[in-house]
Amino acid sequence: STKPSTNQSATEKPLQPCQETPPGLVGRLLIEFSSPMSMERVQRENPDVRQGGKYTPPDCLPRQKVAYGIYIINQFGEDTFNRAKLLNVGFMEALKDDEEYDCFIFSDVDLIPMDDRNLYRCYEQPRHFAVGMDKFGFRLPYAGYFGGVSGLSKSQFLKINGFPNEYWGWGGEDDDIFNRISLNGMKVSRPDIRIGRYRMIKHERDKHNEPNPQRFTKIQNTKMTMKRDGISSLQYRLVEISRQPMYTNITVEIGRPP
Ligand code: BGN
Repeated sequence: STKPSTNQSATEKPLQPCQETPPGLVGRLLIEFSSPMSMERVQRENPDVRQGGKYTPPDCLPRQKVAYGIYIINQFGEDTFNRAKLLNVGFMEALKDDEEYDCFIFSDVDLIPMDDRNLYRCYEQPRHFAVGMDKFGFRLPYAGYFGGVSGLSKSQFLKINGFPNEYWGWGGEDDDIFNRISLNGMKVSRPDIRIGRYRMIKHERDKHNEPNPQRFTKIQNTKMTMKRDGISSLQYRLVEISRQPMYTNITVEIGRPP
């Protein structure tokens, strides 16, 4: 966009940068799925959120421009699921929406953070947010785990050529991303295990997302494949973009395994 990056008008006094830690955090949140949460209630309780789930603090100048909007990337059709390619699409489409975004948080749709001190911003190193998930007993399943929720600045993301497009079905794509980060001289940063806690919304086993038998060999070859397979080679066809009050829903055709 061509809009200036400030949210002040000429008559107002200049805004101060926002505090490093936002005021009003409460810490541990009670997350349970016993009663349904309606979208109307989410809207009512977040009156400052604008169309597409966009938000800018009213009284300070944000230090970062996290894709301050929420994008849900929905794979069209019934072919094999491809998580990492959908995340690449999210990066591209968010940037088309606002070229000033400089930080991207990539989240599975079924993960709910349980502590608001787990700040969704970007860090000196690529960030892994989902360190303690209920299904893993709130522990990191292994040292190189990078699944669930992660966050990279625009430059960190471009340095690793984005995420792999060639992992069809379940597993390995997050390990490939971890390899990309290490192979490019970066380290993963994480919140304290007491803070990076998540509950997964219970759901049936997904169809069209069988474990990918190629994942074991593919993660051995990241060094070779990352140069050609990534944001540089991403191809897809937009099917629909639908703006909702709290998010933008993007349906996309991403092809099928060769
Ligand atoms: C790992 C998967 C990850 C998955 C975690 C947690 C692979 C690659 C071959 C070892 N990796 O084993 O993708 O996020 O489990 O479930 O399967």
